[in-house]
Formats: sequence, C-alpha cells, structure tokens
Amino acid sequence: MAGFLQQPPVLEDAWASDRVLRETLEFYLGDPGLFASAEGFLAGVGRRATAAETLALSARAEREPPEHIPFSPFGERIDEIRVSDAYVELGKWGVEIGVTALPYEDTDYGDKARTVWAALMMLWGPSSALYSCPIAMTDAAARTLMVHGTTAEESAVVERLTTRDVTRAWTSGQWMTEMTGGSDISRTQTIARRDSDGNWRLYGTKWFTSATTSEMALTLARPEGAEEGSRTLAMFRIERFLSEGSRNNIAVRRLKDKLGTRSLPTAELELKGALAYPVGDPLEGGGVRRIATMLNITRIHNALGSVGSLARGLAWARAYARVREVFGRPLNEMPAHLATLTDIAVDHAAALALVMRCCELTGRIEHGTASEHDEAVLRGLTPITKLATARWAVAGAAEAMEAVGGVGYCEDSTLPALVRNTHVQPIWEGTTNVLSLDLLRAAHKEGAIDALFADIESTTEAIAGDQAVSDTAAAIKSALGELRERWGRMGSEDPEASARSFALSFASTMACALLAKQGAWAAERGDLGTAARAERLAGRGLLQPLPPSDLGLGMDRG
Ligand code: MFK
Repeated sequence: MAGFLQQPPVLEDAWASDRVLRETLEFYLGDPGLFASAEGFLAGVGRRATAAETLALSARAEREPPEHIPFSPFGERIDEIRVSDAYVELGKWGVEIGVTALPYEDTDYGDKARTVWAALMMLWGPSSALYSCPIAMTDAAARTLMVHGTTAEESAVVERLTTRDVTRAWTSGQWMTEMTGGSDISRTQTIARRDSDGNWRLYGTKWFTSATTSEMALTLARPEGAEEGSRTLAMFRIERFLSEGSRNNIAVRRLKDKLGTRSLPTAELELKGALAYPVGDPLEGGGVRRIATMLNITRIHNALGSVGSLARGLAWARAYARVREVFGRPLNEMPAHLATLTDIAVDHAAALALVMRCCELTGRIEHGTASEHDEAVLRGLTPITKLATARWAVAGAAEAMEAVGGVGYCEDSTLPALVRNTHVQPIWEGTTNVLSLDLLRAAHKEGAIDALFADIESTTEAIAGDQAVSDTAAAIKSALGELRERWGRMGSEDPEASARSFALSFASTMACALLAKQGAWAAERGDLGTAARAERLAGRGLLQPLPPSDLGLGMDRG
C-alpha cells in the first residue's frame, strides 16, 4: 500500500488572492481609474511576492544571519557587517518598485499616493526578510529631514533616501536607544562636542541600532554642558563613512542575538568622536520633538508590518486548509477551523482599515491638503493603530502557526520565523504601554482624543441608516458612549493605569467604524464581506475590561 504523503500548501498570488486588500485600496482611492492604474503595477508585485523564487530568497536570508567582522586579516579594525546577499536582493527589489520613492513622487495619485504605497508595502513587506525595517527608517528619515532640515546637504541626502536608483539609494537607521532607556530617552548619555574646526562630534554608546549596514542614521545627543532631561537633546545626522570613503569613528561592539528579525543586523555601537551634523540648532534642544516626526512614520510602518504578518499567516493557514483532510472531511469545511480562521480574517481587516486611514491622513499632510482636524486625528490614530495592530498580529501569527499543526511548528515551514518576527512588533518603536501614554500626551497637547471621538461619531452617523451595517453602527454608538464616560472618569483620576485599556478599546471602535463605512460602500456593489467583518468585530465586543483596581497584585504586594 502506498504511504500517505500530504500535498504541500501553496501560497496564492499575494495581490490576486487578497480580496480585502484590493477592495480597501479601491475604497480609499475612490476613483476606478486610479485604482486600475495602481492595480497595473501592484498585480505584478503581488505575483512576485509569493513566487517560489522570492519565498526561497526570503527563507535563505533568514538562514544566513549577519556576521560582524571586527578586524581585517592583518589586524586593522574594520567592523564590517556582512549580510546575506538574499537580504540585499530583496531590498533592491523594494527600492526599484518604489517602497521609499512612491510617496514622494509626482503621481496621478496626488494626496492618495500613501494609500497605494501602503498596498505596495503590504505585498512586498512580508516577503522582504525584514528589509522592511531599514525601509521604515529610510522613509521616516527622509520625511524628518524634509520637515526639519534646511540645508542643501540635507536635500541631497533626501534625494538618496527616496530614489528608485539602486546604485545611488541610501538607507537610514535611527539610533536612539541607549543602555539608560529605550522608552525613556531623557537619560541619553551621548555627548555632542564641538571640535576645534567647529564640527560636531558624538561620544557615547547606542545600545540597539537596527539596520546597522545603513549609510546614515538620525540620532540624539546632548550638547556638552546642556542640562539633563529630554528637552535639551539635539537631533543629529550621522554617516557611517566620511566623504573620502574612510570609516567614521564608530565601533561595533557586537551584534544582538535576537529572538527574531535574524536576517537584519542590530548592533551596539560606540561613537568615539564620530562626525555628525546637527539638524536645526543643536543648542536649542528640541531633538525629541524633531525625532518624533520620524517615530510617527516608523510607527505606521510598524503597523503595516503587523498587517503583513496577519495577511501572510492567514494566507498560509488558508493554503493548508485547502489541501488538508481531517476526520474524513476537508479542513476548509470544518466549522471549528473556519471559525478560527474567520477571527484572524477579522483582525486582518480591522488592522488594514486602521493603517489605511493613517496613510490617507499622512498623504494629505504630505501634500498640504490636510485640515487641522485631519492632523489631530492622525496624531491620536498613529499610536493606537501601532499598539493594537501589533497585539492582533502577535496573536494572529501564533494562531496561523497552530492552524498548520506540527509542520507549522517546524522551521522549514517558515511559520516559526513569522511568529518570531511578529513578536518584535509590540516592542519596536514604543511598547503598548508607552504608546497608550503617548495617546494621553496627544490628547492633552493636540486635542487628539476629541478629534478621534468626532471622527468616529461622524463616520457612524453617516452609516447609521444603512441596512447592511445598521446593527454594527448601533454597537459602535454604544461603545462610544461608554468610552466617553471612561474618558470623563480618567480626567478626574490618574489616567495612566487606564490608558492601555482605553487605547485598545478606542482602536477596536475606530476600526469597526472604518470597516462599517467601507462595508456599507461595498454592500451597494453587492459584496457583503466587509460588512460581515465589521459585524463580527462588534460582536466580539469593542471594549476592553477596565484595568484592575488593585495594582499591587502585579508585584505580588496585594
Ligand atoms: C523591525 C526591526 C526591529 C528590530 C528590533 C528592534 C527592537 C527594539 C529597538 C528599540 O529600542 S525601538 C525603540 C524606539 N524608541 C521609541 O519608540 C521611544 C519610545 N518612547 C517614547 O515614545 C516616549 O514617549 C518619548 C521618548 C517620546 C518621551 O520623551 P519625553 O521627552 O519624556 O517626552 P515629552 O517631553 O512629552 O515630549 C518631548 C516633545 O516631543 C514634546 O514636544 P514639545 O517640545 O513641543 O513640547 C512632545 O509633544 C513631542 N512628542 C513626543 N512624542 C511625540 C511628540 N510629538 C509628536 N508625536 C509624538 N509621537
């Protein structure tokens, strides 16, 4: 008797098979002609993203981690970091298709370019072997230099960060974290000192610098003699090599041995009088405010990464369910399994809705068409989108691995890498709690919560009478009422303990409103899938439990 051999799952074409991504882009573009033009190139990217050769490159990059070569054969300190050529090739492909260029090009998409770009990132990102990390920082550094830079050198750097020409393209890092703190950077110890030629030189240790093969980075340092605290920190641009090609005074202490993101070099660096260029007047401080421009863009990239993880996990789980048989039935007909996959699909759609709205608003700001309301909404939406999508992605990636069973737990299925890599999402660029506190900062400084409430309310009002989503609209309205009460109570007590529960509840409610609006639009075209996703999201409950009243239990002092 012939032995049983499981037919292997095969990933479908990333664009053609992702009905939700296609519908979402069409909805946000709001113009069939623009959508057709975007589809013209996204279809090709989607085909390549899940082609066997691309998946093989991605898997090879994961198997070939970066290597630190401190010395040359004859003992010269070189601190070379070698990365897999598979990783480099995936990066070149990204640059050529516009992952750093598209938002800054003059296109017919106008202020909607960021939504097309978001779809592009969703296709390329999950296959990029984490080259999406340098791309996040490159895009964010370009934007930060555009907003805060003033010099011709800075403009020249922006051109390199945003070109599609791989022979000229640069990537950027972001060197912020020091041993004194990743979340609290007020204790930054790196000192900026002026040398006798008037150049700024940095002295200190950067503890967690990802994409360390990048040509440049934006970083923070305290001008010598400036007061302690975060207000006096200044932002600097730093290049790994000097104009004549020699190394800047930067030593690599070691590469980090991380749970995931293994194809990507992350290092500890010592700045030993490294030449650096201030962005703005360093003696004015304000470096944290300036680098926050960067953080807000990388946080959107982080959310795109989370949507990508959910999409890729779901795609593997569906591919497996199509070919697996259990208890005499195809797995894709088993109700228990379908219910599980449905919930991943709902999280994926919710995450996509949040990040698309962020990109829509970012595009408006970048093209000068945003209102003050848009700016305030984006300020609050960015931290809640990042924090919620990261948590959904971690849960979804684990669920997808479980859906593929024991083979999914084995390295050669690539699902363990997906799970490991997704685990960085809540940590990278601000943890869930730090971002919840950022929402409070944005509420107090920029009126972000009032703007978010108004945004969800007007979205919900507009669809309340629409039969396809009327029950969902009622659920959103009720959640909003409760959220307003909670927000009111948070004003009269210390809001920090409630911040996380509040931010997560707000994210679900916002995602549900966005999905309901899109669902109403799609239902008119005869497609009820998105309305059903919104209904399921609401049905699961939009609000998180309140925080515990006895906080001492956390440290076992209760
Ligand atoms: C995929 C690859 C992954 C590889 C592995 C990576 C593993 C992890 C590596 C890392 O370490 S990533 C860590 C990245 N670090 C962060 O994301 C920092 C997290 N901490 C924060 O975001 C804190 O909230 C913050 C450092 C900003 C707090 O700093 P402060 O100085 O105590 O905040 P303050 O005084 O409230 O704000 C200073 C100014 O910045 C204020 O403006 P003004 O000067 O005009 O008053 C704020 O309004 C402004 N600001 C702060 N956050 C902002 C912002 N403005 C706009 N947007 C924001 N998000």
